[in-house]
Amino acid sequence: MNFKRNLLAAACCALLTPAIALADITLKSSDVHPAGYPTVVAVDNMGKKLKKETDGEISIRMFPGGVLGSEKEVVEQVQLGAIQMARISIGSVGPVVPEVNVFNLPFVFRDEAHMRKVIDGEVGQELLDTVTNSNFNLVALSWMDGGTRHLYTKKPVRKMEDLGGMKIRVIGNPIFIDTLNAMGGSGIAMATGEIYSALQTGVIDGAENNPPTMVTQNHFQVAKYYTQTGHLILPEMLVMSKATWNKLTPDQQALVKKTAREAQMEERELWDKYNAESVTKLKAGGVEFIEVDRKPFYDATAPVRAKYSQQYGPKFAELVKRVEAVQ
Ligand code: BDP
Repeated sequence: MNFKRNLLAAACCALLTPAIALADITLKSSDVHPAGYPTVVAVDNMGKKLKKETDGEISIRMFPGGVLGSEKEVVEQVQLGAIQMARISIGSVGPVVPEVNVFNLPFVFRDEAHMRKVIDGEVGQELLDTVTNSNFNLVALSWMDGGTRHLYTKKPVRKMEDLGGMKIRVIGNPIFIDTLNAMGGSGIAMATGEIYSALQTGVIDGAENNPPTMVTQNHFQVAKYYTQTGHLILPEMLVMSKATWNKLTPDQQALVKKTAREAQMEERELWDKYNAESVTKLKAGGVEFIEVDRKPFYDATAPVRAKYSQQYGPKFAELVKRVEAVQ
């Protein structure tokens, strides 16, 4: 009886195991944002589509809330193939693939509509391809919307001079440090998860981000002044490990790209709603929104745009011009 059963099991598995082992791929995907955040929801939904359309051969297992590490750590893990997918700010991609830094320049986008036009268009596709074709073991699948970043501080910044000497947390990218320094503050790089306690203990005087992040990371409980500088509009990327990508069949790769692009469009809808709700929550939470003249901030950061356009060479400078020319 036992023997018979074992024989049957062996026969069945000899037939089935290779197919199953080759076919089933679970993509571990990281996001620093919590469940329910637009980027997390869009990638989760992408996973559901992939699972359905591949009869379970490909699925996504989402790890939200930064549980797999900071963005810097996660990019490295994706490069190594230990994490298969991640949604990360373009600010965190810049130190790895310098060409994408064109999107990390202060005030390079006039507004969010401009940014969306650029990421949906030729330049957006070109930068995805640049990442994919680079030697950094990443495949860039699509873009996500990360809104507009403004300054939030413990003491009010009503004009640029008020920023004088304030320590402001930025994503770890030299462009952002230069940007905050150019505006009169002092840029300090640290991981997203460290900001709250750094604000609380006074290690920093403020940070800069979009309304949803200010809400979900609870920063608004410690920094009550939100100065509408709009100095950065950072799109975000959904990236996959090249090792994982190479394991997929051409059909699977095409499906991953298609569903990633759909996630890009879905996230945008979710974003607009979530962003508006976040603004309401911030106001209800006692945050003062301070409107400022953006011109001094724009002018003060001109040397930063010039510096990197020169440092990264003519091709980069040309890209900056192409971005600015998109209407
Ligand atoms: C948020 C981005 C996220 C960054 C975070 C930050 O969506 O990818 O990690 O800012 O500044 O807006 O750390």
